[in-house]
Amino acid sequence: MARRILAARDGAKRSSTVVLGAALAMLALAACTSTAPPPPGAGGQGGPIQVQASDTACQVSATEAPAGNISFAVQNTGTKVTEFYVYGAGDRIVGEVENIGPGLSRQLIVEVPQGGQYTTACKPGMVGDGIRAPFTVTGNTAGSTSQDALLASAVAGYQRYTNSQIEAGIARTQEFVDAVKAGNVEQAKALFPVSRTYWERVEPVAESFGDIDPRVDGREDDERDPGVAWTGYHRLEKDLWVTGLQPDSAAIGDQLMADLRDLQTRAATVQLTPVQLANGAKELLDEVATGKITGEEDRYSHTDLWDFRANVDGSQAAVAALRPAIDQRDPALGPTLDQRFADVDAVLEQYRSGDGYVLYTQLTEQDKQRMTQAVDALGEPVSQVAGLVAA
Ligand SMILES: [Cu+2]
Repeated sequence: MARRILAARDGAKRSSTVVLGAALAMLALAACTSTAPPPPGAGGQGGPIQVQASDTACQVSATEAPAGNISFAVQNTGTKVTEFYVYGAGDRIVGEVENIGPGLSRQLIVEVPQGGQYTTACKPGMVGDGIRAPFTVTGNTAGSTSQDALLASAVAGYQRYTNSQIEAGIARTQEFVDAVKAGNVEQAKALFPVSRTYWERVEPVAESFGDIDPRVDGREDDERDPGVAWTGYHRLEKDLWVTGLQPDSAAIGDQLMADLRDLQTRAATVQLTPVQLANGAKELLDEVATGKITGEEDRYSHTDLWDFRANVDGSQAAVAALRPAIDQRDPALGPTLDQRFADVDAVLEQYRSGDGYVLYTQLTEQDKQRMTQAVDALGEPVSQVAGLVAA
């Protein structure tokens, strides 16, 4: 996930409204009634929209698609790891695919029931605003959850899960912040990894708001606009493990609580799609691969395995919510997912210590390889779920 902290700049500036609506609607109508092949990206028949992502360019083979499931085939033709985003109004993330290595390709399916102006972005090096372009979605669809009871209950169940995680996270993080404010360093250190697990379980939902994630989970060396302070869990982590509590640590704690409550309010109103659940399940495993197994995330406390466990929990919850729909569409995939999740659980169990985990600094290269193999083996069947529920 690109790490860039914007000043309170409204993403709306990016979303210029291209008044192509009427002409495009006419085109879409013509497309529906003619024998012409369906437009690209529409439900698999016209084939995915091709994205050539290099270090300096982001070529998207179509600038519009009809509402519904839209698929992108993203090829990294550059020399840096990259990622691809589809943004809605206010830079809300409609879909993203991360961690695409040079020469590799990944598919992204997004469900966009509502026509309008969107933005595509490639982010070479996974930093910055990305190379952006307007993307128009024409027409409207009812949305898969209104047409499929299994998908509707999957989304409703997963949203209950995320809301309950966010609520529990607020309560545990308040305990953590209270310990920080009381200057109780040992208690705050003990609460730090546990209080973060709720956030890490629902990170795809939290990230989709674009501005909350950098404030809550940003790293010290993230790009920031002038005047934007480093806040959130990791700022307090450094205060506790490296610099000692600072005069503004209490205020940073209060800001963290305010941001989590903001997340709670927004998450309660967001309408997720089944494809977002599936993409989120894969994103969480990408997070493990790029942030936890590398020790990149919890650099001062080295409590990365708590986050690792939480990311896998969140991935498992999204897959479990979709399981009835998965079983209906591909009865063979469910048991494979169960086995691969069990394999990851078994690997992680070996690193338990007390009611937590060993520190990242105690892991050998062999340990990290074992973890990478198990997470990659799980990532493969999980990456099939989006295509399955989109069909
Ligand atoms: Cu994180």
